[in-house]
Amino acid sequence: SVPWFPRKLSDLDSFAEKVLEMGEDLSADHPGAQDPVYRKRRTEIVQIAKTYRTGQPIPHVEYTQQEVETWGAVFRKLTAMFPDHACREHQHVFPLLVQNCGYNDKQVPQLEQVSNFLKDCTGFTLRPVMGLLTSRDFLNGLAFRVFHSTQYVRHHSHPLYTPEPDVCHELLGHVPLFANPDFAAFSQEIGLASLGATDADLEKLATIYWFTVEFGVCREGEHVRAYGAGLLSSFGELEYALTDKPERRPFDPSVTAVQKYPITQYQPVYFVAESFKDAQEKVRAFANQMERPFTVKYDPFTQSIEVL
Ligand code: H2B
Ligand code: FE
Repeated sequence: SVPWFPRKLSDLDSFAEKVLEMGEDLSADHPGAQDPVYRKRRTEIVQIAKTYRTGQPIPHVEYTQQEVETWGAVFRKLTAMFPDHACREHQHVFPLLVQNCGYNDKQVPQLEQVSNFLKDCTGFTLRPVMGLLTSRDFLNGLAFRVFHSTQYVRHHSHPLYTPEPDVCHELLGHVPLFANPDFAAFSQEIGLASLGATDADLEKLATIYWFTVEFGVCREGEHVRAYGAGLLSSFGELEYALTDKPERRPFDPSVTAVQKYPITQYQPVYFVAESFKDAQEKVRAFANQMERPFTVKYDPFTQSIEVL
């Protein structure tokens, strides 16, 4: 039988409390696990995601001075690296985020403002999320051009490290690319392929997501640059990924989909995309040969999925 999947935008409301871990509990090795003040703050912020429903504006978070300092430290470190390491699409959008969304080292940008900006660029919107969703739920959101974003800040003891997504990773790594039309279409293609996919196919799509949206690099003339958010939000790995230490292979969904990868170390292998359009075509062709007894089509006017 076909796994359940969301057909309309408000179906995503059912993911609100279905988080895997770190929603309200932190794993033992999390830098904030032993800090009751941090844990209380997290619980406060994730209430927004817990009660958020489709169509509502994303509530404003008044970030503390400590949170703003942590964000500021990450912001300064990474923005200094972007000119030599980030792909051109990221570099094109970044100044627009500074102008329109209050991106600077003195404040944490608000998800609502960022979401409205993305909506104007590509129709992508942000939805606050309590923590990690299952791969299926997370990818299903992309079919609607919805990106589930955390809203809390990593622990201040390690400004340049986080074992999980936080608002610095989302805003500096993911958001700039979702403002690019080709990247938006590419991301939605993975999302559409994930709707009702078998568990085996879903795992392949999650692996493709990992090696593109999180750790993708792309060809730019004679250079290789980063477009994956995991790279663009990691000071150390962003440097490493573009050196000759790791292996680089051409992005090819059928190969990329079965590549094993570590999650707590730098990647030994990266896949190089020629362009987002090319990557989208390849993912579409890959999805077409997956076994699924129906096809899906997104209707942007009703923000719903047609099943054919
Ligand atoms: N959930 C959330 N909240 N953010 C993510 O970046 C994320 C997720 N990534 N669930 C997913 C899993 C990713 O690792 C792939 C699709 O498995
Ligand atoms: Fe991410």
